[in-house]
Amino acid sequence: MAKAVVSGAKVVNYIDGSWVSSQSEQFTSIINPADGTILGDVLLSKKEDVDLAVEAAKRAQEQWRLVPAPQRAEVLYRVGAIMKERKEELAQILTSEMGKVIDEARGEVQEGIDMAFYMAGEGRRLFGDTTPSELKNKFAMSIRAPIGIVGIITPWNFPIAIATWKSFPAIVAGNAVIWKPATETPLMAMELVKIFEEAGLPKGVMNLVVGEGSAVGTAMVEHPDIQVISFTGSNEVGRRIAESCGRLLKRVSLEMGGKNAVIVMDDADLDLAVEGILWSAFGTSGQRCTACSRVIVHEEVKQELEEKLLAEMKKLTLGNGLDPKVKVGPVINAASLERIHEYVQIGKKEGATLLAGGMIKNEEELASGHYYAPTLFTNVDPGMRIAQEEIFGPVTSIIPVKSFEEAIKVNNGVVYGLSSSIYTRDVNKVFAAQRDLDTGIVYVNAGTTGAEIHLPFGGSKGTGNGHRDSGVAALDVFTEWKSVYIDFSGKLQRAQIDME
Ligand code: UN1
Repeated sequence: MAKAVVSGAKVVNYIDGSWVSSQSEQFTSIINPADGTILGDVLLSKKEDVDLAVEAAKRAQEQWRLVPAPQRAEVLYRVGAIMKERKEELAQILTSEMGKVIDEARGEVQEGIDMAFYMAGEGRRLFGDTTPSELKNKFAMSIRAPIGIVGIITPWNFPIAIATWKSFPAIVAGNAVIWKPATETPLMAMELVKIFEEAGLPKGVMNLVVGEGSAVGTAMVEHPDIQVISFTGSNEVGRRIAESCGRLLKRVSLEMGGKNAVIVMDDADLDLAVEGILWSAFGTSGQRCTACSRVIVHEEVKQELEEKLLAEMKKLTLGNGLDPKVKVGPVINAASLERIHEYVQIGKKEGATLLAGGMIKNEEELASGHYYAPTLFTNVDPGMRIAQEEIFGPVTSIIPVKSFEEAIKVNNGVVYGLSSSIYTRDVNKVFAAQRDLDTGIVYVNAGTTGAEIHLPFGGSKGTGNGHRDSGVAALDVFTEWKSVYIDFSGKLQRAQIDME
């Protein structure tokens, strides 16, 4: 049986280049969701700790913004190299702390490595525009300027990748960062900060403040000197953050989940669709913003798809993700397990047919962890709560439809707009779908997960507020556009007036 790789860790804050505790001196346990073992403790910081971090960040950013971007990028190249060297070790810690299976943990660390090298490349780009001036002997350009201090608030489901999506562009663009990771996954945060330290990031540019959203997150959102907040998490919390940031005229970038669907048309390669559905519905135990929690299927192939899905679901072994045979790990904690189980009861009451799963798994070695059986509902009506609300667990629902048009309508009929997918061999449907699906990410003949870091990540409607993580688009969150006009005519030239 696989064993946890960490014990007795103590995660404190990292402020101004030092690991420091807080006056609060309060800690909470870091628990391995696979078997309930305590991996260590994490500090619960207070508002005062955020204030200290902001003071350090202010001093550091004054210097950091003047370091040429290609030199700032050198730090990210080193971060990427260290992550690459420590990939296996980081993946093992990730699995122990968060629960996802080891293959996926390796993939997540790789996502961070990719982001490091990609954003390091931006150090030699950070492109603005030059453009002719309307006046003689006048030069015009727009450049990206750093904003100052950015606050990043990250979730437990991708404890390292999402942190890299946000912190790397912020840092290469010349900002300083205050980072609050999820209380469930502070070990990965500590490891990433140690890597920044080893890579030679000047003190104060990255500051880690660990603790709860109600204390640390709120203090960050309310702090007048943190000019940007980038948040990934629930819709409910994101909405509150946006309200506060709106009041304070603060820039805020939100990524708040999804109710993603795979559409299976009657001409689809069903075996391929089954693989894509299983991977995106039950990978990470369904705890991805991009997870497939609806399968919209043409009625002609519904029964065949159900049979194939059920046959393959039997092969999904549950257990500790460090064991390479395990395909589905635990969910993050007991509260999450309860919530998932409650949704299954709601589905049954609403009249959906439960085809597989629908239960907490606690026999033998699963007893001390938080496991939920991969669950499949069918005959689900698009309006049911299980077809509308984000469950964030290994539960997916089959919704039968009669046509392509109906499939698109059902896909778009939810409050979220993160990811969608269609399986079809018809090129006309492919192009119509990529136009009409209203999500920020669209896949054709692949499941709803698997975003790559050099493309924008985020979504429409209740998923976000118009910003994107990763890709060049992330730079728009962490930079201010500055338009610069240089008049070398030696005389007053009035724009829009002295045009001759
Ligand atoms: C998330 O669930 O918030 O596309 C991020 C994917 C991953 C990222 C998911 N690359 O599923």
